[in-house]
Amino acid sequence: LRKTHYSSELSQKLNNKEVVVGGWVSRIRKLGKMTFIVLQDKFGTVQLTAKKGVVSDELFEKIKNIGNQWCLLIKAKVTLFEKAPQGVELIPIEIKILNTAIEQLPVDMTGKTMSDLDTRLNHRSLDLRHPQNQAIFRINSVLLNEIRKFLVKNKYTEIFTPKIIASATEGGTELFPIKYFEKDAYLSQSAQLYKERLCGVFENVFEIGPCFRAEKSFTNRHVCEIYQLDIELTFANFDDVLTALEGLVQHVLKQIKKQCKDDLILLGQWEEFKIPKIPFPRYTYQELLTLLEEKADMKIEFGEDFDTEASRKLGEILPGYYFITHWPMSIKPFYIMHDLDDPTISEGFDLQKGWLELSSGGTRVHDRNLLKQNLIDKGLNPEDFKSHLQAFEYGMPPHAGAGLGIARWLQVLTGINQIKECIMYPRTPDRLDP
Ligand code: ATP
Ligand code: AMO
Repeated sequence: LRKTHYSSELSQKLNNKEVVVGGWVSRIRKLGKMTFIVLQDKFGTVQLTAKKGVVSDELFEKIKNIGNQWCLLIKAKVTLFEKAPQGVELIPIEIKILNTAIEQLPVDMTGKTMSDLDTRLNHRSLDLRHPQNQAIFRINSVLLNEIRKFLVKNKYTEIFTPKIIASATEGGTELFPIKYFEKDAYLSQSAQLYKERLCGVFENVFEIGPCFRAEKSFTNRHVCEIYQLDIELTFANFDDVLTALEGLVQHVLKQIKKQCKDDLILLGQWEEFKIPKIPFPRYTYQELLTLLEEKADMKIEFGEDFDTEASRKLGEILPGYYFITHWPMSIKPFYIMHDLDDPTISEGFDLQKGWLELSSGGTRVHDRNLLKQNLIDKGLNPEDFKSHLQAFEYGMPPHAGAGLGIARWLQVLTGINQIKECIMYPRTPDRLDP
């Protein structure tokens, strides 16, 4: 037997035709003379109905012994069934049992309830088959594909940057040290320094790649291994990167609305799924300090980041997508350019969705001497950045860019509060396996 159709490809047009479907048993109901199997594959489910007398006795006995999550290949006849999503169900002709499953499944797979998260993550390969998780990661797949389509169409070149590196990229977050033969090395925290070097070669570039952050954070938005979308625009300024990001966000949201209706309904996100208008609102950091003080009686000193409480408040006041611009230079990394009129203010920004930071970026320093001075001002040793500084000696163009956390965006799109649920196998300080 060879699989001929996905569940989503079945329709009334195939009435009376023979097909071969493959997947896992997500539900089985045995009622004396009838057995119903709901078979799940990557695009949904289809019901198989075996009625004694209609299917052979031998097949009926075989079906009766099948259990949940068994992997099956089934040759069947398509028949009309108005109640099913595709308007059809299947009458089995031949069943090949490819593999069985243990009887007592460790997580609830009925689709009705969710087991507790730790149990689910301990049995992630099974848990990921849960209908809700299937929906989350189908949306993730469209998200990644549409990001690529948008950027390629806009003439960005996809790059890969090394993930084993010799020195730190981002100040602030900790590095995971590793052994590289006899040398000390680290896992990369972000593509930052390499994407800047490469945009001086290939002009606009992007990467979707892993970043490793040794942060002992136990929040619902921090993990230790993330996939980040990095973009870097050449011959570009601050406004160009904001425009690129909001255009990308709008494109992707439109496509998800178009392609993922059933999944958004399953996740309870369809009703409120809105396409934001562009341009997104832009607020300076200073404006938001004033707003928090006036509307929430919250006093934040210039130079402090918004803590979780302040972010939550901001999200109540500004629930949509918006930019926070002109952060204090003191809390931005060395590669961010300062405002030409006021050196205490940066040309760095964050893209927020309500309370959650999705992306940060800014205009970069492209002058070698200024970059070197910034390193010194941040207490870093220019010697450690020798090869990076070298790239700025051969006509580095002005550039600007951003990094966006894929799982955080998926959280927003799926309405999932916990980032770990938006990563197939999340890495946190207390979870390295599975
Ligand atoms: P975000 O700003 O959303 O955390 P980020 O990882 O890019 O994204 P960080 O510089 O790591 O930014 O952290 C910024 C803020 O995140 C901090 O000001 C702090 O409020 C919050 N934060 C980080 N770790 C924790 C934690 N363990 N518990 C609560 N809040 C945290
Ligand atoms: P930053 O460190 O702000 O910027 O990271 C960019 C985005 O990545 C996501 N992110 C995380 N998501 C989950 N867990 C984490 N521990 C975590 N850390 C970061 C967030 C965040 O907004 N080089 C710059 C980007 C640039 O300037 O181009 C950078 O990495 O969504």
